[in-house]
Amino acid sequence: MKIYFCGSIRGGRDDVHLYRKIVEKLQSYGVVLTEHVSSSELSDRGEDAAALGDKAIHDRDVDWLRQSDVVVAEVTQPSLGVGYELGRAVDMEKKIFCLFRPSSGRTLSAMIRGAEDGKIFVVKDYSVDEVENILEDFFNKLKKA
Ligand code: 6IA
Repeated sequence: MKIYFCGSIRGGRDDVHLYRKIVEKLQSYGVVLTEHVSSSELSDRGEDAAALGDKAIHDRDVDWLRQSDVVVAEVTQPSLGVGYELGRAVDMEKKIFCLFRPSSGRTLSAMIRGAEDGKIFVVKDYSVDEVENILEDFFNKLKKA
């Protein structure tokens, strides 16, 4: 299974340790195409982008998105890139699982919360200590579907 993980980069790297934990768990279910999103060496300025260029990053990511079987996004830290990826993924009819932490004090964008259909686009409120169980539940159901 190919998994596309979305998490904030230039939107802010506050949750990078959590992204690491999610990616490690996801790797027990398949190949995570976007492992770099959880790299603590990648800052919110994305200065490495100078080497690759924004167009190359965009085109490679959209290509990976197309190849993916499932999209998992941590959406607590607002990120234009993550929102864009989710919009494209909806259009590609990908199975999407969004994770949001209400304990952040934030309110999730209506364009994400409101996209939930209970089947192909799922939004789950969770807390950090539940993350592994929540991913387990999601992938167990996915295997049965
Ligand atoms: O707007 P944001 O930067 O917060 O968008 C984050 C999302 O867009 C992530 O889910 C990534 O999949 C994608 N994305 C944004 N910037 C990059 C990026 N930057 N590399 C890969 N994916 C990105 C440059 C670093 C790279 C050269 C190592």
